[in-house]
Amino acid sequence: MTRRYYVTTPIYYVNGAPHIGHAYTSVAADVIARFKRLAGFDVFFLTGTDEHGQKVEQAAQAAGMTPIALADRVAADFRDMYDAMAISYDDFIRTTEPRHAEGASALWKKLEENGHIYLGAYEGWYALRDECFYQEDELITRPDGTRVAPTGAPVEWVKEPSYFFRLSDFADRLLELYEKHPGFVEPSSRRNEVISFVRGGLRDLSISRTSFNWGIPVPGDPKHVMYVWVDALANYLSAVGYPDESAPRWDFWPANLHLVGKDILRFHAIYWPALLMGAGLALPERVFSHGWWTIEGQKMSKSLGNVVDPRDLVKEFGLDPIRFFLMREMPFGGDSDLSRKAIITRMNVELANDLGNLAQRTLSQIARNCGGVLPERGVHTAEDTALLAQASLLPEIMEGQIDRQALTDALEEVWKVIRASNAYIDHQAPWALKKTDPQRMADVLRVLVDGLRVIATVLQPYMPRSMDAMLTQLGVEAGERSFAALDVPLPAGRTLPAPKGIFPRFVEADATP
Ligand code: ME8
Repeated sequence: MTRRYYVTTPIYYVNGAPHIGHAYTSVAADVIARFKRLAGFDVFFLTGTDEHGQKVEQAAQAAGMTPIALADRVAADFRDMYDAMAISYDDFIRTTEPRHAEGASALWKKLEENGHIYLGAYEGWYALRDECFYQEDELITRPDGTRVAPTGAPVEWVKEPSYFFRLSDFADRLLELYEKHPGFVEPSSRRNEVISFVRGGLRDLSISRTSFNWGIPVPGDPKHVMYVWVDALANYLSAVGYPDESAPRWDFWPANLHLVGKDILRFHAIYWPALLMGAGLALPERVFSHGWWTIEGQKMSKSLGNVVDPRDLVKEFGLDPIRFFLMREMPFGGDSDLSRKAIITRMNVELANDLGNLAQRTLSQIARNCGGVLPERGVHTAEDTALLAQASLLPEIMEGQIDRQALTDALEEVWKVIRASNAYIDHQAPWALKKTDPQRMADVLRVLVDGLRVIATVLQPYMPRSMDAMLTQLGVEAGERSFAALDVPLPAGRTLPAPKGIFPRFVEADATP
């Protein structure tokens, strides 16, 4: 039986252009999706755009466009950014698609049928920027006396008729879920925040609005539109065919992983499982929330004018160095800062020096001293065996890490092998063996190629284009690049293409030598 893996990113609002924060979550999900594919899983990687709600409606008004015209433009821009970042998504869902309206409406009807929805009136605080209701005691008072949401977003007092979801009925079941399945919310520090929020008491959730109409109409009462978060969360179901449980993709439900930023954990770790419980549907296996990027030490914001378009970084530094930087610099789950200096250091130290040089030294010696042909596997010394054993463990060790979203640790694991290979090449000094023991020289170079093959194979999810180039240079054919293929040694005698540096050093244009 094929093993399935369903991973999602948040669906992003279309009120603004894609930026590095969106690219970050999507690259992380892409690394996971690519890794699981190489490990033999049938993967469904979902992303998309969140196109309804008052925030999008207002952004469209400000731009002098209809909401759907704005959504069309921004959704296309997200796809363009995804192409630039090599995001290998399987589906891109837009909440304005009919298939989504059908799924979201079916979820609503199911909740209603099961007695979890009632009509009332909402009176309380709402933060448009977060599209989130806040309780009085969550607000923060600024020095000037104004009150804002805990995220800093302005709040307004809203009073209107509204449907409610009986969220308060689910507190005990949610607490039991976090206790019995601690892996449901990670990292654990965030789980503790979720638990204390639920313990603090859950109020029923207002799930419809009447003061604007850019949304999915409430089934049976079209004066109301669905609260944008109920609409948005339902995307994870509608994309796999809900409510048609015979749809081919329905087998992917429940999702294995919802990857989200810490800003939207409450919606995914509290509201979402409660809605699913209410509808009698299976719960996702895991919600992982990652940390936050600042830019050169500052919060990224339109008003500061420091919003980073990932496409600009790719143009300047190249695709894979940026993907690598994003996954390497921020310990996955923590927060980090994006700066030019940090990008250049990672490129020059880890990519150009550590990995690029290792490949270049190995391949150029094969070109020069072995006629450009892959040598036979020789008799292994203890050092050869130690290095190859360390490399061969990578797929398995990393799979455990990837399953825990320890994406940075998994890279560190590869770098241990890269550093060990560099120590090995220095110690074996194959260039010096050319005259004294050409057989051993060839054996050493072959050990290095075998080690590099594993390194390049497991790094494909992080740096698909450059590892594609590296595997080609190592003589690894297209059908030999999965983890399972590593069990079959490369046949000796293959002619290798002329080696070309894969990770050039980055030198600032104005840098003095
Ligand atoms: O919240 N650092 O959409 P959104 C890291 N539509 N990640 C960042 C980031 C930063 N500085 N800025 C943004 C929404 N992100 C809803 C989601 S899901 C059913 C609906 C990433 O466009 C991070 O993943 O505001 C965050 O959770 C997401 O963008 C918010 O995107």
